[in-house]
Amino acid sequence: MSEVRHNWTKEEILDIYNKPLMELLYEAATIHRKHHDPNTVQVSTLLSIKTGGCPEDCGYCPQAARYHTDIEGNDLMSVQQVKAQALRAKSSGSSRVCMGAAWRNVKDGPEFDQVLEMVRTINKLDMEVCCTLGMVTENQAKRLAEAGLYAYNHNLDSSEEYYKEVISTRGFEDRLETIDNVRKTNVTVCSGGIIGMGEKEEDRAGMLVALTTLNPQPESVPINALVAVEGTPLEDQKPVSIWDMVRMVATTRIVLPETQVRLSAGRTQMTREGQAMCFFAGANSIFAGDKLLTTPNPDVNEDMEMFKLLGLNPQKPFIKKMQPETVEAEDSKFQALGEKPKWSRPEHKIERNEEAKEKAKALR
Ligand code: SAM
Ligand code: DTB
Ligand code: SF4
Repeated sequence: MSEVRHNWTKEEILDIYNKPLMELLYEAATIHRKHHDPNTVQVSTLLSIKTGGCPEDCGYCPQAARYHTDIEGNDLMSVQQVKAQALRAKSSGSSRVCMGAAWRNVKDGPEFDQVLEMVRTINKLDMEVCCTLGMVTENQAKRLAEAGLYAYNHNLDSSEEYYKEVISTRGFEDRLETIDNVRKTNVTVCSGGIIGMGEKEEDRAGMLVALTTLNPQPESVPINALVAVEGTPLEDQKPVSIWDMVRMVATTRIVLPETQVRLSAGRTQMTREGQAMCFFAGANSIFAGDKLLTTPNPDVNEDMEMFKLLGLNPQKPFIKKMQPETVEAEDSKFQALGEKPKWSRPEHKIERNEEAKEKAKALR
């Protein structure tokens, strides 16, 4: 059983990233199988509940007010609109709705109360709810948790060094502080980043070092390929090559063995073969829906066809399908500490993969 480590160095991670591809894929796929069911992929639907007009200057983002992009801005959606979209997402196989707002940070008041009501409403539909609303205080994180929030997305986006090159209106430390505030609740953490912003491989490794240092490590890590949007400072960046994407996914899988690695923005540029390679390398979650927040994403039906072709099954809500060895190792580790496993929310069932258990027994 590969152990979770919090002391990876940048050099070690770069060595993994630059391994001969066949070795990298084999190692990543082996670790993936030890911790996860390789045929299950978690599907989240993104919903931009408040679009555009953001005061921040994130160089990649079409929603920053200061850049002249072609997006249509919108005020906060109503709870009824959100409910209707969540029902649509559920019927197309999504187990999670991720609501994004173009805010620098959450402000207490009627708009936050409305978001809390959205969280309660989606929860009642028996779907996992995720929010990405910018910075939150400990108290706001607690209120989101009480409303039944399942996950909070707050990306580190790059290495601490490269972060400054892309964003000046807030710092890397601010990102860590929000993640810390979320960690004081039972809400799970979703935090990853973007490749293709002009960063070096060292920065990709640096971001992974920062993510592995978090304790506990994020339950979910999105790997986005930059969507270069006209009007943003990063509009002329070259598209990310599939080989970089596969290497990044595989490396993430190796250094964050228990985490759900999310193949995020940039899938419209990828072939099915490319995406299949990413799933083999350890990606086990996607954003579905014809739109990400403001930019296109593959059609839901095409994604479901791809799942059928590859024999992949969408993960059910509130069920983490893990290989039996992981469940057993985690059980004993946490029993010894007298604590509950970190992924154990009251409603969170662990589905043991009986078929894999038999296979593992036969191999022993
Ligand atoms: N405003 C909140 C924040 O910044 O945390 C939440 C929404 S923000 C759009 C969420 C994430 O989307 C960013 O952290 C970034 O990783 C990703 N993102 C934004 N624009 C992107 C782009 N053009 N390409 C890839 N990822 C992007
Ligand atoms: C994440 O890491 N990627 C998603 C989600 N978290 C919020 C957002 C991608 C946005 C891509 C650009 C857009 O559509 O505006
Ligand atoms: Fe605003 Fe988030 Fe976009 Fe940055 S990434 S400009 S904070 S919406």
